[in-house]
Amino acid sequence: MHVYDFNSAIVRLPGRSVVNGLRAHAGPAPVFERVAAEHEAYVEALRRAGLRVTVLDALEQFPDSIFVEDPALVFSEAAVLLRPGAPSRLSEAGELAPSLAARFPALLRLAEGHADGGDILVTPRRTFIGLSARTDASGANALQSVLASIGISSQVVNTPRGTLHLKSDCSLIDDETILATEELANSGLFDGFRILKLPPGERAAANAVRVNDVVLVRAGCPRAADLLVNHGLKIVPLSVMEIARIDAGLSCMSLRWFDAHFT
Ligand code: CIR
Repeated sequence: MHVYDFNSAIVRLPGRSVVNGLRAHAGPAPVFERVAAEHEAYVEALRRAGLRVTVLDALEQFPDSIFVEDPALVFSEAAVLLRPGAPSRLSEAGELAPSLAARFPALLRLAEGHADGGDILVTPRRTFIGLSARTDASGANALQSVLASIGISSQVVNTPRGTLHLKSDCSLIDDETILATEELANSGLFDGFRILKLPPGERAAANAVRVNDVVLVRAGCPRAADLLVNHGLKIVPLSVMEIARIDAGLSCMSLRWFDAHFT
């Protein structure tokens, strides 16, 4: 069993309000229909990888709610409701609660501070919690306690400055391998792992998703594709041009887990 063996996922449809999603820099807003098409292709890729995907209804009042990875963290044994650091996203966790309560043996909650799922990288060795503009020390410490209560060891680290989330810059590829931007690769954070280092021109490909025997990777990044294929992996390139306009990537559009009671 690997931490990237999944049979279940939750996603949420984008609402028309997704065009008003948060973004750090000015630029063209995404087009709703194109976001919807990217989302649909992503859901199809998860299904082809063998996951049963629950598709939740859009929430117009939360423009960023398509990015379900940020308000929760899921493991086979429990789901954890987080406290996203952007004020407009804080209540997204409560919106997910009923769906998670219905599917997980336990529903735990972050008691204080803020933490976004995008800052949490789960590996077989330990779980990294990145401090960022969204995840603060109080949230990271509270999350460490929650994780310890279900037997998961964690380490609080720094997300590179100017990066939205830790996982904007890195992804777990297999038990020993991390795909990372040059900056993170050289930081020493992943000493002991094998690192697939992205060239500077393709740092946007760092947010990939290992799902069973495939890796979902941003389309249009040939060097990243080569790194993964040369590592012996099957890749599924997916366009994220529209959601990238609101600072998002592939991992943020789903919560993925292995449900031992899958029927
Ligand atoms: C936000 O700024 O919160 C959204 N516009 C993008 C969230 C992307 N989430 C992620 O990478 N985990």
